[in-house]
Amino acid sequence: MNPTPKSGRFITLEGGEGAGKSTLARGLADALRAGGREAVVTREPGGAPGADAIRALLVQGDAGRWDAMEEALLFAAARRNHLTHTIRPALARGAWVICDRYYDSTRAYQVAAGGLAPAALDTLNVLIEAPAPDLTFVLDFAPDAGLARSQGRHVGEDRFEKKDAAFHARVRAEFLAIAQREPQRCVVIDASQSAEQVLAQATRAVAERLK
Ligand code: Z5A
Repeated sequence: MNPTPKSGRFITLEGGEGAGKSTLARGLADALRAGGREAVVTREPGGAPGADAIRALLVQGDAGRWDAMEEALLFAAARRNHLTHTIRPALARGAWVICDRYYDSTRAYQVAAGGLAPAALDTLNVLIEAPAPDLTFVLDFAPDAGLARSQGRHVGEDRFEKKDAAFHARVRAEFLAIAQREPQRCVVIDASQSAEQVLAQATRAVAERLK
């Protein structure tokens, strides 16, 4: 994967729905700002005007609206737009970017759970020149507990929530497998802890791994 072209740092947050990614993103950004850093919090799909328009196509409607390849192509188009308009400019000016979901989500949802060939995602990542994150937090949490936490928070944006339990179990297993394959990049956090404990663990890892 391409190294991150930047002077800032690129941190991604991954995990199932309701695992606490947005909560951790806000907490990490506050901690970085308190230390005098510029922190940019963003998310996928979305994070730039074109990507936000694509987000609506992906998270709304019937679960079977798109197959895994169609989804991967839409996520890749949104990701390229997000990289061009938000992530790369922020990294280039030295900001620390905290991104709620990135290409590991495509690996978990479209490849592992959706059946897309791994090589198809590898090719898309090369085509869009997706930089590797400097650090990725995998928030591990039981899917049913995550769904309960986020209940009612995604009115009209519940397309992935409609997938069955086996799908969400495959997603969880793949996030853990990614972390096992890439221990130098990934840190797994038990997301059943309190939000304060999750933030403390993440803040320690940032201090230890990203100077
Ligand atoms: N998707 C994909 O398939 N392929 C891709 O490449 C990408 C995405 C990029 C987008 O959903 C969907 O797109 C996603 C995968 C797919 N679908 N699913 N499932 P999204 O990112 O917009 O939604 P989400 O990930 O499901 O976000 P979420 O529900 O907002 O979850 P979260 O950000 O991880 O959780 P949160 O908002 O921080 O917390 C949820 C609630 O729990 C909230 O009330 C918090 O106050 C509370 N909370 C948070 N942490 C804690 C702790 N530690 N204890 C107790 N309560 C907590």
